[in-house]
Amino acid sequence: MQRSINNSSTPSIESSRIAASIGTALDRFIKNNQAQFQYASGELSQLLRDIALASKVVNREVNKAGLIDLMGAVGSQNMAGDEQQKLDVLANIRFTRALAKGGEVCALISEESDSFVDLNNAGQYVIAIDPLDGSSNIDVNVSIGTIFSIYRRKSPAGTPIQDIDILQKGSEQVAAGYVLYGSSTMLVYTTGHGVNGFTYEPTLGEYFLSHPNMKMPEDGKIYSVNEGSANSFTEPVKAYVQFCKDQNYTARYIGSLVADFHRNLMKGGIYIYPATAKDPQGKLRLMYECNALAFVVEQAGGMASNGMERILNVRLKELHQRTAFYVGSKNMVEKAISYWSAVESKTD
Ligand code: FBP
Repeated sequence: MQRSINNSSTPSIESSRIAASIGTALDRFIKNNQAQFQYASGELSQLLRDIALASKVVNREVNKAGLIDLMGAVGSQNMAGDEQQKLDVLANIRFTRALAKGGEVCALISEESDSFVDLNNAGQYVIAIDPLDGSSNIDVNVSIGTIFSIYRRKSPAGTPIQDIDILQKGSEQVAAGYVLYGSSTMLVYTTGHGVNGFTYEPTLGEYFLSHPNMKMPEDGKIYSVNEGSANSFTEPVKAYVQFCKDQNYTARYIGSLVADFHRNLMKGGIYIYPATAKDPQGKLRLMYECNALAFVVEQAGGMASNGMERILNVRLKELHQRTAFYVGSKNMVEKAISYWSAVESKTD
């Protein structure tokens, strides 16, 4: 029962205009919604808090990166051959440390680590994370993000980590989300019961519910694809991009997956990173980039595919597996992938 804090003499505390309500804090929201969750014993709640805490530290460092020599590359490459930026490495350390200390995560898969990191604890969860997405935009002060996928381990807690714990399909995620370090910093996540967005209030050091129950428009007029690679697009992709132009859709491509995804989630739209001559399997990583956003987009009423198959059904064979990625408004993704089935039917 909602406790009323009114009495006849004072204006309604809840609705007082003198002290505008700042909304529901993330901690409170997690607590209030914990019962929704199948394994509601507080571990996932603590894990979400650990992610929120690490993101606040990373946010602080991203905001002052230019002042504390955090711009530029560290001079090493990750196993995907990407030049590691200082902030990539820093964010990876911050999230790994927070999750190790939290004790809820037994194994961590990261874009910045060749193999999974065994955190040697009795944690029930496995996390896959892109600590800093949009690395090419770090030095130019364009929005970047963090992406995370959470799975329940399958082998008994406290026993050695096995492939069955690590190589899980996206449809087995128990929670997923992202942090957007943009004009404001937001944490958006799902535990399979809808999608909620929280905005960071830096003077209070806390996230507050700002976008409850986010829904993606079924249709949109924005398409996001790097047309710089258009010469090596396959026919179905070229045909869909031409369709978008014929419809006078607006082209928007920030080059940070989280930022492009978030805009389209809010306004309706489609983001495509297809297989190209340069990246015949696609560029983006299934485990710590695409599965998380596919879970979020489906929970918000959108769709995610690799052109042939629902992303969440794609079987994972290795940690840094790449995939083509079509994600966004349901009707737009359906239209985009219809060009694939047209090609297929011609070849049958
Ligand atoms: P990382 O920065 O984490 O490697 O992510 C990949 C990414 O930067 C996405 O954020 C972005 O959408 C895409 O690659 C941009 O790729 P490209 O420059 O080839 O269009």
